[in-house]
Amino acid sequence: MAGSGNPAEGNRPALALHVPEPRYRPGDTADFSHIDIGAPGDQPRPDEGVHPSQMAGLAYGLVRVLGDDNLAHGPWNPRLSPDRLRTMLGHMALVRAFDERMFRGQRQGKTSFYMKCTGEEATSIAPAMALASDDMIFPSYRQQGILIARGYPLIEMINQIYSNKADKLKGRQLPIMYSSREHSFFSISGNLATQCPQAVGWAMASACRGDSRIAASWVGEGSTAEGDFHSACTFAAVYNAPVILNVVNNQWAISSFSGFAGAERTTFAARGLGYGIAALRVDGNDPLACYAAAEWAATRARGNHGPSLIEYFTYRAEGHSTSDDPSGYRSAQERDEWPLGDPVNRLKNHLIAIGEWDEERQSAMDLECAERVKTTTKEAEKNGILGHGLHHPFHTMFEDVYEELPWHLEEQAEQAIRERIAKFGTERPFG
Ligand SMILES: Cc1ncc(C[n+]2csc(CCOP(=O)(O)OP(=O)(O)O)c2C)c(N)n1
Repeated sequence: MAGSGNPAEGNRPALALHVPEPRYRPGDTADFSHIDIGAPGDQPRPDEGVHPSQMAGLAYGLVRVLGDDNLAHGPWNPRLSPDRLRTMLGHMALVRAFDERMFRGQRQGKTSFYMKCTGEEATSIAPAMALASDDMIFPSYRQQGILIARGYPLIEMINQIYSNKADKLKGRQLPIMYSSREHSFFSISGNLATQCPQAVGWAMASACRGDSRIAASWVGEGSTAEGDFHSACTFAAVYNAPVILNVVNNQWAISSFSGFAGAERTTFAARGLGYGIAALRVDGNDPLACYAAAEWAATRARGNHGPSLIEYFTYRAEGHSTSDDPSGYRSAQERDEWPLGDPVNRLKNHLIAIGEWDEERQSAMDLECAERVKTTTKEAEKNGILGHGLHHPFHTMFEDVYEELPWHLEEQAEQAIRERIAKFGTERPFG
């Protein structure tokens, strides 16, 4: 008999929904012993041309290289030279110093907004080093490590953060939403996940042209719930696009934990399997594993074997942004209890363990990074900081959209400037 819609009817159980709830809230004792992190070196490394259907173990497991003994283990060891490892450590130390100073700058009122990537440095720096420097990057907002690894000038980053008169983006983007054509770094968009189909489209165009450059996008685990991510997966699989779809699973999407994007049911890497996309789940705090995974996926894409989806399993150690206070929604202990440690320390300890580094050199490197960021910040401040009026002239906000400015916008531009002069006696009253 068909049901009438009455929940109490018959002896059938009432239907119920599950609403995810994070394990720990403020004040709770965090314990991550339920997370199976496997053993470093225990995941097989298949040939780059492997069929995605053979990758279930890699999509549900965790590729790890660095062990508790600080040595590299297993077939995913990328066997980088000590010089390369020191370069990687240098990039990571610089990003950390940069984040510290920019965060403080926001608190001092020099910019309106900043986002740190503390604890996630390996997920952008290691893959950036594994890719070719002209492979096209479609980042999210937490991949400043890629620009640093590609040698983008720090001063340009700070000018953009301050929206000052030297800001190459003319104050038209939110601070930290960088863009650099010369560094093959696509403009960051605040609209989550738009970069995924863009990366796939760019990769398809690269293949159509018979080019050899591949594309890579980065997105947070929360953003994988957006339709754009799934459209990207469909197109990538259907056309065998030479693209790497990176998912940084840092457990939190502002105050929503990863369960709301589906983490209680499956891994983010495993989603790739349903689309027929090669899938790897990687220890995101292990720089060697991150490098090896990206290198594997790049080789796969370059050999026309198809797209890959990489989940970097990591933890967002600090707030979502300067506008966020995580003590309101998660246990302050989580950071310390995170079972995969800190990526900078792990790489440093590895270099020390193989006799290629020591604490003195590390301290000197940290100091040098802090000094470099400080000096560059002072240099950038000469071009202006938030609220000091040293921004691009108002008229520029009307430019670069139309080849010829339509009359009504010209009128608006003139009116804006007239009103400003009437108020302050000059268009640029502060400098
Ligand atoms: C389409 C869209 N929806 C919502 C937002 C607001 N928003 C900005 S960041 C964010 C959280 C994203 O979390 P995640 O994708 O996990 O990345 P994470 O910040 O953790 O790196 C949200 C909901 C947005 N910018 N765009």
